[in-house]
Amino acid sequence: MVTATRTQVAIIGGGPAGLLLSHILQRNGIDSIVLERQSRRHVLERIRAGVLEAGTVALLREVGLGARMDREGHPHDGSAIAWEGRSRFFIDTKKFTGRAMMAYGQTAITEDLYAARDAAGGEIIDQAGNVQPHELTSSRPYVTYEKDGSSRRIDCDYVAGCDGYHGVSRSVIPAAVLRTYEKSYPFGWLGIMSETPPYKDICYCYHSRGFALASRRNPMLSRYYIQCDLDTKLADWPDDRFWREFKARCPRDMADCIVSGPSIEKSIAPLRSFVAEPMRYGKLFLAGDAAHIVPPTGAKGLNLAVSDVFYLSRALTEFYRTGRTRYLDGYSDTALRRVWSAARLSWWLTMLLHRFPAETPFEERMRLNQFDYLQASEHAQASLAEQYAGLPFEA
Ligand code: RFL
Ligand code: PHB
Repeated sequence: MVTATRTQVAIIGGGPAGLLLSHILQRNGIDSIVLERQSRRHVLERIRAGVLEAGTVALLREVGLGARMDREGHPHDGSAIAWEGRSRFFIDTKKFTGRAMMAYGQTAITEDLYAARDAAGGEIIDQAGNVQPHELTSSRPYVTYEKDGSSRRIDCDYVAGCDGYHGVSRSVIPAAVLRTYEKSYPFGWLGIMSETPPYKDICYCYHSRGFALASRRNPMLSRYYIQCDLDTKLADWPDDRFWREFKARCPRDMADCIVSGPSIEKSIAPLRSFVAEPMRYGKLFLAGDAAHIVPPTGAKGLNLAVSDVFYLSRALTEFYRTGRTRYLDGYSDTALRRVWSAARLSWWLTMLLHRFPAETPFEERMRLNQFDYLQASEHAQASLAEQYAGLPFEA
């Protein structure tokens, strides 16, 4: 016996992309149901992004999600790059683009989204097992899943695949249709969270020992990362070893200002670039990490999920209001233009700021020269600042 319900848009994945889409659709009078594989607690405990582009901040405010962000987030005018043996350099997004950025954790955004969905009576089904979209090229698509031992079905007009890189949505697009582009990097990031006052800027450090990054969540919560080998084990990195290594990779004056303390979270993430094209297959639309992954060096992943959701919610809203499919038809191309720009910036910053195994002296000099050029040229700085602050959404 299969229990069936109906909605306009079935959303697979209750991460930031899926929740934000469902939130905006409801504001525009469109019904959706979110299916999430994990428990809500699990989703809320994941620690990930921290840097929001000006466009992301503006959109969150516009859809009524700005109050806590504006109270607790940390607006800033860009981030710093520190370079072993060179003076520090600031990516001044305020000066070159007039746009500020915001440090506000993905965990907090996800909490805000769950609170907003709950307040509006939004339906989010967590611990949904074996989620499968069906009949995506027909006029009657549907999604099946299992919950509490029973099989269920949601009939819908459209399916939004917001289920991240390991989700099911992308995998149902036939191989003859889907093109994928991928690059794996030979290292990962070992990250810790500590209840200590953060360093004054978000600061990316290049060092011959490897990359390091100082970031923040709030005035008493800091986030730090160091580049690590792919076979690194957390057990080999007690806090004191992490702090020693982190400080060894930043300039002396910066190291002296880092307030260390016990970590409250520690994790390792491999770095990867991945783009899937197209982002639409029949009635299925992919958004966020389900369609693309960028290495975190440019702080773009969550921001791209938000811009995808902006384009997709606009397309669905126009369809339900007017019956026109212009934006739905253009969704994949429009979203992908922004995705490729962010993919290129994230790749470029990753190549610039990390130490690669078996690098030749020539490659090292190229990197150094790239940095010197950046530091000396206002044009180069303006270009980096424009991309780091985030390109505007297309009209
Ligand atoms: P998510 O967050 O992965 O959510 C997908 C959700 O789908 C669920 N799911 C399923 N549900 C039902 N059925 C299935 N078969 C399912 N399979 C999966 C999952 O449980 C999950 O809840 O994707 P979404 O929503 O597209 O959001 C993307 C962002 O999470 C991601 O891009 C960012 O976290 C990337 N990122 C950063 N982005 C930024 O913009 N700025 C940053 O500063 C930044 N820092 C980072 C980052 C990612 C990092 N890691 C861990 C890779 C720093 C790190 C270390
Ligand atoms: C973070 O705060 O987690 C963070 C900041 C900047 C990045 C990536 C992650 O580029």
